Amino acid sequence: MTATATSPHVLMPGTYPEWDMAPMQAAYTLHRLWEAPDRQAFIAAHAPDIRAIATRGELGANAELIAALPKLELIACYGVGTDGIDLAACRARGIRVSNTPDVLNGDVADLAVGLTLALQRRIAAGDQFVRSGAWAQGGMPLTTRVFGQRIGIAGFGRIGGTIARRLSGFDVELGYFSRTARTDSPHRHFASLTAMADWCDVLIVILPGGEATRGIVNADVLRALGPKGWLVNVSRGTTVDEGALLQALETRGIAGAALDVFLNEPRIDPRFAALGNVVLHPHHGSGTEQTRRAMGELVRRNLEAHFAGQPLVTPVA
Ligand code: 8YV
Repeated sequence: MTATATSPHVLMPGTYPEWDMAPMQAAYTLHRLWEAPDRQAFIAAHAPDIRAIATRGELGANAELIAALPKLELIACYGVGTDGIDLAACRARGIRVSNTPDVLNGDVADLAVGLTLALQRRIAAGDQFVRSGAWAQGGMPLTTRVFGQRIGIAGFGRIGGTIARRLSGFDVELGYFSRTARTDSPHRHFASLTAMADWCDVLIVILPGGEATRGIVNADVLRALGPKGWLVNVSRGTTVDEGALLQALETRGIAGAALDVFLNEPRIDPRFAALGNVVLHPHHGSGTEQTRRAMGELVRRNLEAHFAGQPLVTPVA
């Protein structure tokens, strides 16, 4: 099957894996924005035809892009986080939005646990220690015990709950920060992030991005976490006041951080790379082949449902 003159026109701000591009190309007339030398001219030229945007979490669709597309009906997001999409602009024009929830919960939770272990047990440093031959000169410096600690999870939605389930096997004491206490959770609830940071040894952040959580992990929270406290962020770079975090890491105001997300990805602040008390990861929480295949399939099912005049499979409220 190949796209025909009547296939719906879909704008893609960035590419998907080739196993998604082939079926997308067969079903739609695709407009590849990332290949356009002049973005604005490209959008202006195709705007009258474009009925959907197939974007990615980190690329989103801002108010300017939405305003430039008068025929836009749907924004399908490859990713669960829709903070990069101007949802108010979509609501105002009745544009539908879909995302890819649930299929990535397990992977993001696995990475949160893996980063916690990598950070406290210094797994990457251990690898370097062996490769460099430093081992022959003596043993590796001692690390920090993971089990038996207090771990606070900021954000207790579907991924936060999965992280808690994973960590239940680690003999840790768990707490969570969320607006309302969950009746279905045995773990300790905190309505204040600072209070939880004061209580826990490791603070794992899995809050949604967006204005409501911008800089919520601020200097006060980091101070409460303290010199023996660790931060793990698998949410969005925006949830952390990055200036305050860099300062806390450089001055040992906190013990260390494992970060999958940053401001200005992928060109992150170079101060991070100079630090010895961090584990850095390239925004790859959902980055397994199995999950990315499931995400791509969900994007395509939403596009298909929309153009068939059916309810979306995973609509964003
Ligand atoms: C992806 C994500 O990194 O789901 C999200 O919100 O951030 C991710 O799964 C991204 O959307 C893949 O391009």
